[in-house]
Amino acid sequence: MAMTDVLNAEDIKKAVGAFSAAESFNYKKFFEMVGLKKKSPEDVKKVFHILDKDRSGFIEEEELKFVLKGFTPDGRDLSDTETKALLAAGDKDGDGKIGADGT
Ligand SMILES: [Ca+2]
Repeated sequence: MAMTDVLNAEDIKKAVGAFSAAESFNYKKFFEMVGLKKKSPEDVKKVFHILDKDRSGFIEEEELKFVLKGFTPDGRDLSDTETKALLAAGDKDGDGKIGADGT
């Protein structure tokens, strides 16, 4: 399964390009731009599993740092600040990682 099987390649390119500057990452805008907001829960889960590189069932901090590369190989790495902000937003139960159900 590739990201482009779920999301539009052109949308991914635009979204990753929009946040290519350092410290510019806005996850809400990004997920909106790649079209994830309009996707079914099944499709969102597919994306989750693509980003869960080690198939642990969770997206950990190390995986979040490279989350843009999961969308497209030329995506930049997130800074530690951006990674932590994204983790805090997605980790609702505070276990330090994001589960498939968004906690
Ligand atoms: Ca993982």
